[in-house]
Amino acid sequence: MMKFSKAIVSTMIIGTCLTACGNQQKKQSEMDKTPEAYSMLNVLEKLPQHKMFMFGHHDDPVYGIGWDGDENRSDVKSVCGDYPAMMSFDLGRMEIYGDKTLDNVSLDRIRKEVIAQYERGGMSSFSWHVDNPLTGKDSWDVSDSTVVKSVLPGGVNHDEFIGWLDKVADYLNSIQTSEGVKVPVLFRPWHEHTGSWFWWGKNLCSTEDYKALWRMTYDRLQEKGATQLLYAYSPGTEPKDSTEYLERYPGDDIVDLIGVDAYQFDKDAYVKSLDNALTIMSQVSKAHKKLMAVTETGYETIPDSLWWTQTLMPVIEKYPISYVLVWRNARERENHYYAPYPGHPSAADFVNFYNDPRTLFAGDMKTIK
Ligand code: BMA
Repeated sequence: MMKFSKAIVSTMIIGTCLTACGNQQKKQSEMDKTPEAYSMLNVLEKLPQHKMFMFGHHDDPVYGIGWDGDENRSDVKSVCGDYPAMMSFDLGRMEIYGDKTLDNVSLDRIRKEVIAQYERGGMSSFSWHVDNPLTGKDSWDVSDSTVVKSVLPGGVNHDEFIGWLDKVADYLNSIQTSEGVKVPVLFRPWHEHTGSWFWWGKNLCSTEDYKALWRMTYDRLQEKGATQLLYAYSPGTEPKDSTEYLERYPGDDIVDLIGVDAYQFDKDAYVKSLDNALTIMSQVSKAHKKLMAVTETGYETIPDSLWWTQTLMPVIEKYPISYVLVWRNARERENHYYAPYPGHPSAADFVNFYNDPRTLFAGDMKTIK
């Protein structure tokens, strides 16, 4: 019954895609994105029009609770029978190690999973917890407030940083299907910048420098031919209104999707802040014609057996989001997980969330593409 109604809407989406193909042709001639990136944008745009959104999970198919590196495995799939429709991965420290990320996941494996996800009709996104190029420490090293300046043109770390951007571009460009099509993905750099816990955060750089960092990132990746990318802007829940939300917004021409990263610690505070962020984003989304999503969320260890249908759903169902994504199920850190696994107290409620016709998992996407 649930799946049946999802299939009907999928057909409607295919119908509307046909109209949008004309626009794709026009934009394609401007060469700012590949046709595959436009198709991805198109699907992301249609989902909320049909009151549907994708469920997403970070590092979903590469490790989980009690396992690491197994093939064809996912805690989400083990619980509900399907992979998330959106998977996210992180590029952090690939610029240093070259072959793996800060969470010790092989880049070859991620490439394989992103291709598999694309082929099964799903989507992938990338964040980048990039090391601090001035101090050599991690993203969370906020001991110096000249780091952003140092990577901009004229800065002491500019050349080295351009090299890092090139590594990101080369890697993303290497994610191709067997026919040589670059897999379109959503890139979400410089996230949670309205807080001050990353070296690119609010108190660590000026508005002008933050925007310049975005522009330089976009321009370099475009120059390197990474035109298969869509871009997401994702502040935290700090902005109180749309003016604050847009304070460091880098520009309509380089952003495709606006998001929010919001985590639960206290239920009332979470519901209030997520609701508030989504209200602001709905206004911004309309005014700037941008897609919107809950780019990161979750309740660590999910100590509430009805969290999916009684806390998360009642907030997000009110807004036209394209996806909601929960953070990773760490295998190397105790009690750092955000999706259920078999036997978890919220697993039954997650299955109800999965069965809701509005939530999309990978299997629901095949008919949409
Ligand atoms: C954070 C935590 C860290 C992790 C980082 C990048 O929120 O999960 O353990 O290294 O994200 O994935």
